[in-house]
Amino acid sequence: MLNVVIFGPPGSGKGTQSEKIIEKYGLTHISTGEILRKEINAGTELGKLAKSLIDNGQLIPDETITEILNKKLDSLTNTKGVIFDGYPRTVDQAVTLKKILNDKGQDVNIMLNLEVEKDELIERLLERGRISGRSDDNLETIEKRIVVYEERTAPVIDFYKQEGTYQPIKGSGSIDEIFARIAAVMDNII
Ligand code: B4P
Repeated sequence: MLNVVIFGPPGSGKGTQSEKIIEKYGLTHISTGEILRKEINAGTELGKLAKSLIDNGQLIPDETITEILNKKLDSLTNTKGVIFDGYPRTVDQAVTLKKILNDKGQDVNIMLNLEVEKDELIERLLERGRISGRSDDNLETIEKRIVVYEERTAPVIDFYKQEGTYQPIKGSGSIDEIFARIAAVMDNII
């Protein structure tokens, strides 16, 4: 089993690069952002809570996200491994993920950190907001998301540095250039 965490600030290309990783390495994609957006579209209780937090640039509480993750992991059969996209987003979530995987005799094997400058993040997310109309891709919410990232999510980097699985990736350039950097790191490890 290969467990890969794809990490980075909002707009760093986690979802975009996950698609390419899945295609090449046949991993199963778990995107907490995508799961939450499905709940929002279905109008569930969880979706209502998620919408109010996401539109305000805030994170969903750790316990709620962990419940979602556990459900998703339990539903997996016959997988070569998982790409965790958008999870963990807090140190507590990173500790929880380690516990969940350790209980199955597994661990996170690679943590890919996409490094992108703030100006470029804002530009990409504003562009997506114009095209897709995602309600959290407006300037006010994007700026809040970046602050929340710096305060609550960036400390996850130190956790994986200590674990010895941390791999920084230059996240600017074309989608294919960035993927070539990711593939070089992954091919070296697996
Ligand atoms: P996510 O869906 O994870 O949103 P994101 O951080 O914006 O990343 P995403 O993967 O969508 O975008 P990408 O960088 O690929 O989360 C949404 C919200 O859900 C969070 O803010 C939070 O509230 C909540 N949430 C999710 N998980 C949670 C958790 N674990 N705990 C608590 N709350 C949680 O791409 C961005 C744009 O850039 C795209 O338009 C793409 O086309 C473009 N792009 C990508 N690569 C590019 C490149 N190389 N050049 C130019 N543009 C590029």
